[in-house]
Amino acid sequence: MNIKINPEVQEAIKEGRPVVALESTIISHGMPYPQNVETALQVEKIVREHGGIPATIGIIDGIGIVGMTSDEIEAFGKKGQEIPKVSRRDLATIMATGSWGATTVATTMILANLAGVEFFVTGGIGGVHRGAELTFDVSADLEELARTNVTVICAGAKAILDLPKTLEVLETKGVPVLGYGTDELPAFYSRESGLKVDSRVDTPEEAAAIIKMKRELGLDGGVLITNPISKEESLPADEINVVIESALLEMEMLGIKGKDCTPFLLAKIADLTGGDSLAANIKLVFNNAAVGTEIAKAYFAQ
Ligand code: PSU
Ligand code: MN
Repeated sequence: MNIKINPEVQEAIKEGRPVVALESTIISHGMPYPQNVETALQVEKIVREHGGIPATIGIIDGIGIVGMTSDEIEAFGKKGQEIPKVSRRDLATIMATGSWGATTVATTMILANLAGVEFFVTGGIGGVHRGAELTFDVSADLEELARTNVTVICAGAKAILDLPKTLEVLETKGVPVLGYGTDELPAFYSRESGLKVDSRVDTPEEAAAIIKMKRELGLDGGVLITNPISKEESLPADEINVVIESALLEMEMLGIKGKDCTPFLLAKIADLTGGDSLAANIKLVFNNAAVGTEIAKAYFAQ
């Protein structure tokens, strides 16, 4: 197989220790350089501080790398959007042609699963885009969550998406959406969305027990754990929503479509908030790394 697993990660998987996958689209397309590299390296550090083994995933010269080196992370950050964003439909092409690729939530899950990594921490997942009733733009992340056995810890999905429709699709596809210490689906930059999650968990052990039960029942697919940004680091929902509306309007005016939507919106929102959204984004990924590693630890301790 076209996959290279870092020896430390390989060893940890074999011994049933908590390996935590991390994605590379958030590095190359989700944040500007050098904050993207600093964040990616800091996230790896947080995973380690909590007793986990980080495995940042991406594609280099057609090889799926599970557990990048810091030099590789630096290269993904520096090259940024030069590296194609790779979702499920792109994966075979990118690998067959020997290209580099930044893995989204969907393809990070695929490569993690092939390597035997069961937990994955990120910022936010893709979902049903606003206006999807006309554009049909629904992230392949949702389909991947439906079929691939990896638990994803995130801060919900941001209001650039249609959150109620995203939850409906997750329900149809049988993906449990758990709120970590909350009854509400967090909306990324803010803690509240006004939408209920399927159930709430308050400890890593409660989350681990649900994941384990899903596996025992043979119910294929992911579990989505949504961990709200802390109060101090969150941005007021009404303020950020005004910014999001204006970014969406500009996107429409510029005719940006498909896979370019999410990176455009993230950069635009960071721009319009004078970097506040970027700061919040970085902090919430740190929180997710801590919580995700604790859940992975509880899972392997069962
Ligand atoms: N949401 C974020 N930050 C991100 C992404 C989503 O808050 O960086 C990235 C993830 O890699 C996700 C992808 O898998 O965007 C979704 O893109 P699309 O909607 O084109 O599937
Ligand atoms: Mn899309």
